[in-house]
Amino acid sequence: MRFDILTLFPTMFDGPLGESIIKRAADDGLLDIRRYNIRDYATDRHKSVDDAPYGGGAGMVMKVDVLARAVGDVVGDAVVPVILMTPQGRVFTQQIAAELAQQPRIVLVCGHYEGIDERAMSLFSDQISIGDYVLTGGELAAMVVVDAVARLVPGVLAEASPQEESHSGGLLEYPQYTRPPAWQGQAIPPMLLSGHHAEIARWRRKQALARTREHRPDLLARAPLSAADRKLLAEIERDASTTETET
Ligand code: 6GU
Repeated sequence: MRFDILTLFPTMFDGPLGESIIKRAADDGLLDIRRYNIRDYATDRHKSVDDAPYGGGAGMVMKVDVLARAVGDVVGDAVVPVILMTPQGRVFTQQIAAELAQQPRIVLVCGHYEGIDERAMSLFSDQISIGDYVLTGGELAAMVVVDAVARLVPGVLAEASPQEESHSGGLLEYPQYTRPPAWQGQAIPPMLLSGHHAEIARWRRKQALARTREHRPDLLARAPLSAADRKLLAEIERDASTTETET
């Protein structure tokens, strides 16, 4: 999969793209991640990429002519999603990551300063935010999108089961344990040592449901639940009310 990243700060991406899983996948040719400096598309002798807002006010606004040249040069006449990273965008989710991972190529444009000239919006097919808080620029958000999408590309993860994890079945993940068997008086849940694989799977599903109910009831309300899940949830409700009665 190819990622084209347009940014004023290409070296910000060195860290996340230069380590671990993403680096290995790029070295193996599974990912082709290219960076372009938007400043290279400025034409005046000061290489200006931003200017003061019409109407006055604080901050600077990214120039539409520079952005249009940059996007035009990178995209050409290819049909490819061109996504603006902006706090005004739709909020990024695992579902959006999965949809983008179906594409052979995406283009991410990192906004900066107070914003970008509204006339540039027609350059983009989509706008994405990574959450309800404000960053100094779109770069960190673009790194989040690249990482979340790249790990869904077949072959990028070694033991690929990106389905059985947080936010894929729509539930939070069940708790994990490894050695040592006892640590600061805390044992491993005996079920995990039982060797009964079907019972372990049921226990884990119940844990995932209980955790999601506790921490993310909003996710639980939207999750696709089987009849078996509903029975487990009824058990969880019963366990919870028993505990309340005891205390
Ligand atoms: Cl994509 N950009 C900026 N500047 N801030 C953000 C964001 C993006 N997503 C969340 N906050």
